[in-house]
Amino acid sequence: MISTKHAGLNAWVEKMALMCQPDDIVLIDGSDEQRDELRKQACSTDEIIELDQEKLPGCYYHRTAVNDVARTENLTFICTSLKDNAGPTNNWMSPEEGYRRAGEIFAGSMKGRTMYVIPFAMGPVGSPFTKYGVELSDSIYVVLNMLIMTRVGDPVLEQLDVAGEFTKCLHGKAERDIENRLILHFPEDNTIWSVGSGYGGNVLLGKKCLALRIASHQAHKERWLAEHMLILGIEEPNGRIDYIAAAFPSACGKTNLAMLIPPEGLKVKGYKIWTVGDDIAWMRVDTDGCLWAINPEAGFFGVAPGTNSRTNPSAVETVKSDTIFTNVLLNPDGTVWWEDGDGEPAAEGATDWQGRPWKPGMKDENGKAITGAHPNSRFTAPFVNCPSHSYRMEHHHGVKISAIVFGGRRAHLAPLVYQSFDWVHGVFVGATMASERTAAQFGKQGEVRRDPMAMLPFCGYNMADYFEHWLRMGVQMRWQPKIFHVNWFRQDEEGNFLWPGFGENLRVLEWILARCRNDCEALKTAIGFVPKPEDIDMTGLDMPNGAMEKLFDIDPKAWEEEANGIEEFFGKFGDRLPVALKAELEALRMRLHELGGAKQ
Ligand code: OXD
Ligand code: MN
Repeated sequence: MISTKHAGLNAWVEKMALMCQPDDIVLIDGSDEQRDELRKQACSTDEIIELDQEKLPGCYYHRTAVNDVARTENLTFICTSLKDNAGPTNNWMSPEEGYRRAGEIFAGSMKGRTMYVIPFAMGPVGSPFTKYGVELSDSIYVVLNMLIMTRVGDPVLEQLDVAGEFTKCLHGKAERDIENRLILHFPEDNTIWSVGSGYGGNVLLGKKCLALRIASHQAHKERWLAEHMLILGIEEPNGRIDYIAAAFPSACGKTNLAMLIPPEGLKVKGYKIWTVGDDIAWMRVDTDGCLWAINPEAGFFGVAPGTNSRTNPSAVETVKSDTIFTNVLLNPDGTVWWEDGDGEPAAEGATDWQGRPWKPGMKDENGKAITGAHPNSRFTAPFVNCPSHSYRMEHHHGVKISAIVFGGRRAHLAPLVYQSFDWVHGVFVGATMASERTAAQFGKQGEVRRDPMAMLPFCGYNMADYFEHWLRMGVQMRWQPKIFHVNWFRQDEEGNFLWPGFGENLRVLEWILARCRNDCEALKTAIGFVPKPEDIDMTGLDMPNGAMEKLFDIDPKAWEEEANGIEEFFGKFGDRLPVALKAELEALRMRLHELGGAKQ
């Protein structure tokens, strides 16, 4: 048993241990010595593999089970007493059933194993933004990841003192069997139970489970926002820094945008980009009436494939030390590789994410390329490794947000960028976001789904109430950030991307900030304000003839269809949907009728 000064914590650990029956219980103190010991132990059982410590100091490799490589949304539940409080977009189970069903899987599942007790903070310890959790887990991989992703150990216990509030997080690998896997959230009890998985998004309970699902429920009650957003700062040579929070569905390049490098053509302007967060933003209205944000995490859990020196040089730097690589290709010399990464994989002797011998060019029986790394393979890396990491990360009051950006992956509909008319219209723009399904989610890839504020899989309560909460937050602010929508993924008729993306996205962010400062006018369209062509700085960027026109084309017919799709989606929420959003839909239809695709 453990004996911290927090009697409630001790008693809960004891109760969970009685159910799971571990051989041992070990309290994680956050020290390097304990971490090093755990690394050694995990290497001795092959739970992790030590990589070449000269080339990749402090780096390790891990493979998950083959059927356990992404978040399993179909096995993720919100367990509230009333089904309606989980809403139509969440899977629901009653708390009684949740505890019973997961309890049966947990029962005795840690026999022969150690239960680690991981006290952690989401946010700087002591900040008014910060929430605390304790994760119990039978996986050293989880402990090592939590040590990177969150602030762990003694300072957290000090802060909790004798009776501090914390989220009770229980994780067990059990048999890592998909038939016996459940990711359960009990917002009314501030509790998370995850069993039967070893994949990060399902088991690093501080991340999606606490910092989004449980936190969004708390934020609703306590009047703040827990969002699936990156935060980045843009500093001008005069020292002014503006911060942007941006929501994109999983695997739409949030990490790349958060670590953006200014493109050649804009280098003379002398911008410096500061990365505050790449996945989660917690935002509160301060006494100045502005919206302030922190990133509650302390590390990156990024998608490896596609990360290279061109797409994200900062991420390439970030993962050079103290990083855990999961499900990438393992080279025989103790280095790693992934598709669309830097360099070449070993010609001989490499093993793929499933541990099978692998060579470049291998095909399966249907002639389809076998990838060395899983498309959702990951790196877990400390935030401070990132060359552009913001020193304000540890500031207890966070950073002031000037603009909120929503984005989706729309091949044809949405223009490169547009601005909402006001806060309420901005909430409508966020609430109606849609994107294509990606490898980070279990299910059919490529399918378009509506993903309001990129929170569909992460909102821990009824989304209709979440929309109402966003509307109410606008009223609470004296200075509302301006709200925008971007689409980096628009294609031409042949399916080629029209916009180069990556560092070039700064050109769009420049316009966004100019609008926030009232530095330029814009054109009014049926869907929002779009830039005057001369207001996007294209210095040094050659675009094919007509590409910019296509990027800003607004097809009224397609938007009318979109309005029908939105109406259908809104229909799910019945009377609980805020009337202001219904009114916005009607206003959109009216404007489409009056203005069509015109720009005024
Ligand atoms: C993530 C996700 O891992 O959104 O960040 O799936
Ligand atoms: Mn995410």
